[in-house]
Amino acid sequence: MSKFDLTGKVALVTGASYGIGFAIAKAFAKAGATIVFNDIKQELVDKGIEAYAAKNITAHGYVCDVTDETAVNAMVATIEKEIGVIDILVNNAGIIKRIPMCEMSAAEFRQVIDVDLNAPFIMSKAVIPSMIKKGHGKIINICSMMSELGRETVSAYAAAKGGLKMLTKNIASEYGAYNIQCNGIGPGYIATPQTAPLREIQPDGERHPFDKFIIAKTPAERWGTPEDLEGPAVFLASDASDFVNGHILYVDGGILAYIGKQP
Ligand code: NAP
Ligand code: GCO
Repeated sequence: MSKFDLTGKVALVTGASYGIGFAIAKAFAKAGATIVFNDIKQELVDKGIEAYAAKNITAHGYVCDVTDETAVNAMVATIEKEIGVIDILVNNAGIIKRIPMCEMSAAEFRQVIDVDLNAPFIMSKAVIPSMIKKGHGKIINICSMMSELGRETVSAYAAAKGGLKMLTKNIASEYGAYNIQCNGIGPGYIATPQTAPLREIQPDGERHPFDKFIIAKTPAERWGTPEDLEGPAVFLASDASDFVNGHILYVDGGILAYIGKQP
């Protein structure tokens, strides 16, 4: 069997009704995995199940707020009973608030940290014990360019994604001996609902200034698509990456390597 084959594996991708999570789950299904996902609202879970079905994927959806530890533990126990032990966890669910730091309330800062950093901790803590019993596991944390770089208005998000990079390295360190590999994927700028405000066409018909900025900062001279993340995700979820641990795989079209095109 190919080292990239996920047949027989149960994969839980959080926040995967659409966007990056949906693309990653789709790729896992194509590689043979059983797909499980969650979202906060039943209507989104239902929409997600329909979207997977449209791709001929039978996905199992659960309503769960990943910041709620009691709900997460109950969801994982239900999944283990109804579907099986989770072999692959992708901590994908995330939010961003673009507010200048001195205008951001502590509550808003905490909300971003709660979803983008505390939730991956809660989710990972919930699945690791059964991974240990099973003798293997894969945890993939969806990091960001902001795991390495800052920019105006995203202080909470950068703090969370920077912390998520170090949580990834710590899970790798603490559980590598149990044949659990924990790695990150650091997407560049990807065209999803989360970045739609940064790509809005301006009233004068011009592209958004940030859109033009990202094109100038990306050697590939384009925004990424969720599909650009499929191969890296299957690699990190598969036996092919069994000796890769604590690594953040940046899928950014070269942004982190590039000073940017001269204006
Ligand atoms: P998105 O389009 O905003 O989707 C985020 C998903 O997470 C949605 O399904 C959302 O569900 C879910 N979610 C949010 N809070 C949740 C919670 N408390 N519990 C359960 N689910 C929750 O985002 P995306 O662009 O696909 O990004 C996915 C991940 O990639 C995020 O971690 C993001 O930070 C990261 N990322 C994105 C980019 C990019 O350029 N797009 C680049 C680097 C990293 P609802 O619709 O119900 O809120
Ligand atoms: C932003 C964007 C970025 C992307 C992504 C980049 O406002 O700068 O939302 O943060 O979401 O994280 O890797």
